[in-house]
Amino acid sequence: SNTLVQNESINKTEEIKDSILEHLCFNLGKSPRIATLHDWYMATAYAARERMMRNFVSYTEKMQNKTLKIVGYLSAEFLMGPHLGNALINLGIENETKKAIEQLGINLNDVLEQEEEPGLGNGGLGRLAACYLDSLATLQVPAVGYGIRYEFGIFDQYIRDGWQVEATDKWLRNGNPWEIVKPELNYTVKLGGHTESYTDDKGKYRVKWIPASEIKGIAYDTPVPGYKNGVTGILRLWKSEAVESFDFHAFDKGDYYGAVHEKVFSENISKVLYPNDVSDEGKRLRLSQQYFFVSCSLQNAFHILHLRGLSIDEFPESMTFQLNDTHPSIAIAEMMRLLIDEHQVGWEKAWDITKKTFAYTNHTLLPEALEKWSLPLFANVLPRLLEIIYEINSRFLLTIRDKYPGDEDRVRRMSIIDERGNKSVRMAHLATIGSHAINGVSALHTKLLKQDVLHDFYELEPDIFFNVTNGVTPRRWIKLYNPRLTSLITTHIGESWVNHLETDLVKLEQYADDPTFQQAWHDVKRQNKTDLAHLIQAIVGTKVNPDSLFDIQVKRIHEYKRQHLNVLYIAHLYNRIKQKRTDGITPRTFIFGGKAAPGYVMAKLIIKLINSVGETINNDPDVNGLIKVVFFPDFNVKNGAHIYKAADLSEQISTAGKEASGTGNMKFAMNGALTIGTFDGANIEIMECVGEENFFLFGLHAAEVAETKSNGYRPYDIYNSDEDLKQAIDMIQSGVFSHGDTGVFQPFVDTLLNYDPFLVLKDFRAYAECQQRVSDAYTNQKEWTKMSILNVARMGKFSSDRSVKDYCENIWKVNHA
Ligand code: 26Y
Repeated sequence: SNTLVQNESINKTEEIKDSILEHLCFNLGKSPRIATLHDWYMATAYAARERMMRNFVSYTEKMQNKTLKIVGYLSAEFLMGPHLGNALINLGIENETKKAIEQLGINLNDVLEQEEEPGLGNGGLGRLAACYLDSLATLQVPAVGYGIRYEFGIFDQYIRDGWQVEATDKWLRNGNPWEIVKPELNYTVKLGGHTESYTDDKGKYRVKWIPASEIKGIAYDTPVPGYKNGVTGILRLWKSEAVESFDFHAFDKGDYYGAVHEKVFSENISKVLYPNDVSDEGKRLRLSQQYFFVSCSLQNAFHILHLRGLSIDEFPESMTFQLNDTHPSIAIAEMMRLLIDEHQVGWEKAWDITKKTFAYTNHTLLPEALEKWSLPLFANVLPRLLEIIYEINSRFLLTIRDKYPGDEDRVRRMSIIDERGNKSVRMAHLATIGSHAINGVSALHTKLLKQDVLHDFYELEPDIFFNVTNGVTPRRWIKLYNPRLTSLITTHIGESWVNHLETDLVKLEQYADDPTFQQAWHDVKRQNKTDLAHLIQAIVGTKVNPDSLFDIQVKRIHEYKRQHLNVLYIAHLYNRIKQKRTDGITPRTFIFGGKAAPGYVMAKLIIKLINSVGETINNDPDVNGLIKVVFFPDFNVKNGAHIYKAADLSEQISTAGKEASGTGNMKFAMNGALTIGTFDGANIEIMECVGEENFFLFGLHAAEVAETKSNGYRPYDIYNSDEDLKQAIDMIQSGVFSHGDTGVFQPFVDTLLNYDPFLVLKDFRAYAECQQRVSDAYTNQKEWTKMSILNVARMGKFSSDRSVKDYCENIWKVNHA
């Protein structure tokens, strides 16, 4: 049977080779002799896509089965990462494709390198949506990911003179072989204008929305392969275009530009992803984007309902929608509008259907991140939806007044409309009121949601609150991106762990003390570090030592994530080196990566600081290579492939209570990094799983953070009472890292000394002590390796398969494989 398997593989290789050559000819119009590497990438991508399309069609067919509930995952962001490598893994044809490509005289890695990733997301929330699509397809849950086909995704980051510089992400420049445009699948979306009431022929009061403009949304489908199961799910993204009705009036008058203006305006809607991931500026275009994709998706849902031959009443059994944060929460009002205005359903019944259909995931507790829209703006862009929101609100507040008579303060707190100052629409309240389930993304986050941000709502309906701890897909984050570790694990425990992480990875525990296994484990990490060292040399030009401890912090740059706590510790180490107090310093390479929102001045200054500290330290002969500091530019999914697997230490050092979950923490730990982390988000659950003795915990708890602040926090006192901290800050201020310039980092120092909103100074001492424990632990490589093995073995819970099963069982009530 072994030869049979071999023959089958040889046949498959031949088949794939033929298929690549066919696509090279028929789709790209090239002969092998003149084909560029990019042509080979395209041909290979088409060959892989071809192998998904039959499943894709049968899956779409299956969706017509009326008894299967479809999950609609509504998200303004999907950070999918490169498709090709993942497709080969999930189709189970990576080895055959590698051989086929080699026989054509090309290297598969060079081909994979050609793919420009679709960066249609900012960070955690967008990447989570992508991991969930992988798990939904793997678990054979009928699902559609609905979002926006941004023409420009998250900007490309360059570093010039230490500062971040942004460039447009032209990801579609060379074509996108993964999407299938469905021009016939299009819907019209209204914007602006006003409403008029009228009486219909049955004498009923009705409202008509007379829009100022209309735009059309076109469906672009991307197949999402499940892991070796013959299933292909769908990512359906909407592109905005001008409606068919060319402006003949303007055209007749000879106003060519007037006629084209409509087209330009319409195409603007899906033009660019907003690069902020925390505070929202309340921009009109962003509200239009949200409404645009939500309206297209819901109209598509009604279309599917119709194709299935189901009635409106059966909607909640036929489809369920998950709101990925409040970004798509206008869906609650749009659903009501479609039911009432377009399908003539009465209010009560429409509300019942809506509540049963939607569930809402909250991803943040930061007040500045909770979406609010100014009332005048909302009225201007979505006049009919605002009327509906007012009606939802007034009915809701009646029930509150009924339940809590005389408690007008509660009414004000819970209202969808914030009446204070410049009045606004609170989208989290709309999402909560219109959903049958609300969830946080880690145990701590859910607890804090119930306690603080949504406390009143929790008191009202405690049973609709759930926790679903985030997870990440082991297909991409281990099997695809860490082939050495994958093969070591698979030789020892078989390959079932790839889609049964929760139950099977733990089998590794038995090898934790085995010296041969430990050596092999250590070698894998060492080789991954060598690869990253070469990449850093090539991209940044800094030479780093693979035998040093690789201490990595990659994530969006934000004050609450406290990259500057890490930097202060580095400055402190440098200070010790300058004073020749090098005892106990373990050789380390500090690696940072992450983008700052273009308008976030402090985050950009932190990037400059990291680069400045790096420049000084890396070039100081006194340091003699003991520590190095690297800023890896343009951190994204594609670069993540080389970074997570090379880490010894994962930095998860947010102010307790601020990071809802984190998912990078999971990617690191699954790939054998130990974590230095605060009591925050999913860190807590990771520590519970891997064991406190295999985790470096430090710092204030969430309750202590709140307490410290309410007691009148004075960072300046801490600065004055901690000599190491004072010296580190003074160094930055005095221009040691800026060629004597004392101005450039002044705003940074001022903020820390006078406000320090994220308690960097307060946690510094605990962090420095914890880092010393890390350094000491690293000197015992056998012990360290054992801890690393145990970390991986115990990370099974953090597979997105487990998260998606939680959603299926507790929230969506759908079956899964
Ligand atoms: C409103 C707009 C400016 C906006 C756009 C994107 C606001 C927020 C975001 C993105 C938020 C985000 O990525 N949140 C992260 O979600 C992850 C997945 O649940 C969490 O692990 C992480 O802690 C959280 O910060």
